[in-house]
Amino acid sequence: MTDFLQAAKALLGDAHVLTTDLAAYATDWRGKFTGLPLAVLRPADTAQVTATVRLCAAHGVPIVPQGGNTGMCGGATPDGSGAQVVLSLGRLNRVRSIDPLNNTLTVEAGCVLQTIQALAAEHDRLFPLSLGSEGSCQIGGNIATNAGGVQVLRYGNTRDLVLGLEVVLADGQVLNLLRALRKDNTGYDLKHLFIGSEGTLGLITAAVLKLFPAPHAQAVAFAAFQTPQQALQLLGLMRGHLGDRFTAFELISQASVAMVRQYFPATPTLFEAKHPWHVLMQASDAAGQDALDAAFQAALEAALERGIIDDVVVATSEAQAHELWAVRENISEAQQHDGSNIKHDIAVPVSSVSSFIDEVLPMLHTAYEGVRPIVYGHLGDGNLHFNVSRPPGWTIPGWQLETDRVNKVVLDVVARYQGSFSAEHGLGQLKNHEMLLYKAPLEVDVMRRVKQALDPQNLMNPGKLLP
Ligand code: FAD
Ligand code: 2HG
Ligand code: ZN
Repeated sequence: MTDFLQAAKALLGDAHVLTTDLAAYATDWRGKFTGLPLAVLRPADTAQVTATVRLCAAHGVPIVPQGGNTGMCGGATPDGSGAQVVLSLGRLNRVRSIDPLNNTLTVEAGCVLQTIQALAAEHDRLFPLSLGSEGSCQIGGNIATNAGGVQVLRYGNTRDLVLGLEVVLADGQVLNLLRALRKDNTGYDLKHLFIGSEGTLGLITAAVLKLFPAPHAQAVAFAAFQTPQQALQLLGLMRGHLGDRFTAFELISQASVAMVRQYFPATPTLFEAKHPWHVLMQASDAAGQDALDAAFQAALEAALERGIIDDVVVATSEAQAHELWAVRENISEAQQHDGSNIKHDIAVPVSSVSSFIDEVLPMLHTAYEGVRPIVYGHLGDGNLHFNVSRPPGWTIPGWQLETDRVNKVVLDVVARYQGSFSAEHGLGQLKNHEMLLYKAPLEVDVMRRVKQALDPQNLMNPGKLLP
């Protein structure tokens, strides 16, 4: 491999072929997977990515693309063979163009999501993708995972926000699909193959993103109630009052709030009484604040009158809105502090969320006395983070050994509801084997054929996504 590394250094410069101090690239953020990279390669632009991929292909070196390394499924972590390189996209961070009239922004893959949001705002536009990791994740990683987040209800997943892509294929050719068109029916829409492909079909180097009118008014509230069924009633009611202005509807169980409060003691107490369930809701509008407040208030009053919610806190300032959102955004990190739990990122039809929860929770409590389900997520999309924390007395490693059994309890019910065993985080190396249990063999076979056609040497993120 000395020849390979020498050639890589000649191509990228010594400073951008890292072979020591690789810990930050070798482990995922949850600390669940640790690999042994041969090296970390940091190309600066599409031309260097092309040359790097050609070099890897010539030496048979597998490539693990890595963006912000915030993924949930170990997709950006190499294996332990010492033969794979991590190809870090962080230096491809230029804004290529912005076209406010066309409502598009063309950026390179390594741009951090928060930077893109801020740039859109500078032009009085919104780029609506919004995740707890937005300060670190990169748009290339968002596209490669087809990330969801907290505004899917109104704006869709990342897939719905991408108009064009530039992709370096496994043989080093650049597939230029960087079109800024809202209509284009000229054959198979190839960009969709790469969106959500988790680096297994090619390297995303740039994208044309859709922008929207910037919202100038915003309303945020945290409501408390008794049953998941009431959450569904509330969702219908809020949408009826607010229509497209309703942008986020996040379910949060009492146990999730308690865990956030335990590890973030500055979290405010929102209600005097304890309520088993909460939702965090947001509405936004490009028009005036008064009209939005009136509609939001009327909807909440109707919900209180009908007994759908027990109590509600409405944010009266931007600072308070941030404070309410922090309760939601800190759940992931609180679980990390508590010790890795068994995660599920599932989807069922929105109308089935309540019966799904009512069915699975008792099954878990019967299987494991004292188990601590941390249930929360994007209820407006039928997507729950149905995470299962260990009962008192269990060690973290001991609890991890129960993963298959806990998965079976939760995911068999998901399958019965014709749901998804990974709604927004992808598969990586954490959930790829579930494909064999929960996907039709023909669907897996067609995916293998696509992979074989685009990456015959199996050098693009091998061992990820496909089992
Ligand atoms: P990485 O983790 O670096 O990579 C993810 C996958 O994409 C890997 O398979 C990698 O090989 C591939 N990849 C990365 N860049 C490229 C590229 N340029 N070309 C080809 N392949 C590439 N996810 C959600 O969907 N919704 C959420 O609400 C959400 N909230 C989160 C909150 C927190 C606090 C954290 C830590 C994570 C959260 N995530 C969420 C998960 C994660 O942030 C997303 O999956 C994100 O899209 C990953 O982006 P990244 O740049 O970090 O990608
Ligand atoms: C979220 O919605 C993320 O907060 C992370 O998708 C979910 O930590 C998790 O399980
Ligand atoms: Zn999520």
